[in-house]
Amino acid sequence: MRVALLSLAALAVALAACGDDSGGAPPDAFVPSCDVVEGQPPLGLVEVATGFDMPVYVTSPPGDPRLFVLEKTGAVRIIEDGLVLPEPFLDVSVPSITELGDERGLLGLAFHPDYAQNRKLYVFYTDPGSDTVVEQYLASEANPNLADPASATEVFFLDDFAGNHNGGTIQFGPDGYLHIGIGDGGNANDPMDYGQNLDVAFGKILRIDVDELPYTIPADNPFAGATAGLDEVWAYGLRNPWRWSFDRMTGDLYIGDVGQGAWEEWNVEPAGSPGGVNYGWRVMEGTLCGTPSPAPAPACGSSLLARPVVEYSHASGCSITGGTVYRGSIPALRGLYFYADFCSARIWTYQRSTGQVVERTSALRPPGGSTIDSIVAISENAVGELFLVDLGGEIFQITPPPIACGLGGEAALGLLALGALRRASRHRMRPGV
Ligand SMILES: [Ca+2]
Ligand SMILES: [Ca+2]
Repeated sequence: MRVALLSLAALAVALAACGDDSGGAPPDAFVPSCDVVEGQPPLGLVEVATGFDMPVYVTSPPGDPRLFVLEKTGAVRIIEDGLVLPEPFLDVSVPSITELGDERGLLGLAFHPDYAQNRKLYVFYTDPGSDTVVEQYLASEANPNLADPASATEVFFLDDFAGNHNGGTIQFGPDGYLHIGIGDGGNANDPMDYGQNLDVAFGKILRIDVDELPYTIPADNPFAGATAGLDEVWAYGLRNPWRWSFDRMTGDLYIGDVGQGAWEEWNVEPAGSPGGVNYGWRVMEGTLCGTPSPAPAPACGSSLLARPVVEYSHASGCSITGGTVYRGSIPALRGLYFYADFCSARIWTYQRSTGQVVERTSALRPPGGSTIDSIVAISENAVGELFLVDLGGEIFQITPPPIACGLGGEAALGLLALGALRRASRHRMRPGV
């Protein structure tokens, strides 16, 4: 999957805390390692399941112990009690998905906040014409491990012109509205200048009310009603918001936006934002000036363009995979935002309270023969535990460090937490971990 034009130019390292740079090369083969970053909580990784066909995301319905895995090829699979169920929950591959190049295929899944009562779920995929489709399905009343294919109802459709930059994440906000991330349409440098164009859905995060279909517009959307601009728009000036998430505790919105040729960035929109924030693309790529847009779009450097909280250059990767704030059972990890790069498989944490970025790649190598190749999501289950999704087929869970790291001090504390984690998530860990 190619989510950004890869620049081979070695540019200055944006993240002062990253230390030496490996020039975007993937990590070496596994070497047992322990997290020894001073002042940082210890970390480890366990493989939850493997053998998926291009997995791109995991999520769970509210309060539900099962983990749902999206395969780019079109299936949604369930991991229950540590086992992958043989039959997919849902499969939209035929005839809906025929093209898998670029960022095409099944990309997003969101469960309605009242899923336990109304059985409604939503999928985001690209159709054979590379157009964006969001559909609603109902889970089967008789079998909770199956969705009813006959219940498919179109929620949203966007006629697209290129295979790349399709966004792909859908999530319900703490406000109960469905948010849909859409890229600038594609090709390179936003040739249609869609990011700054409020009359198109490209380059946006949309916000809609899906409690009844056809969907309706929340009255407090920033461009709703008589205000110029599409009623659906919540945020704009985005290039390809491939992965983004709401902090389940605070409601803050963390948006990873894939860069063009130089900078990868993520942004935070605090809970309570009135919306309408312009994240800058194509006028700016991170804090770099990009391609000017005709007025009324602000010029590069304008205070009307929101700056990323963190950006990193293509010396550290090529395509950001926006992650999630940890809110699970391990106290030391709570509040850390985890994110990664698709090309370099480097992983970082960010502590909002201190603004500190720390690279955690070595701590998050898998503890056995497998390797992490292409990180496409770091997303959460129903109790806020984080999972790292490798397009190569594996799902890993972020945990305290493995036993091999020793039992002293922080590691022992971590193992205690791991016990709690196992009980909380009901995911069977691999023997020996
Ligand atoms: Ca596209
Ligand atoms: Ca930006």
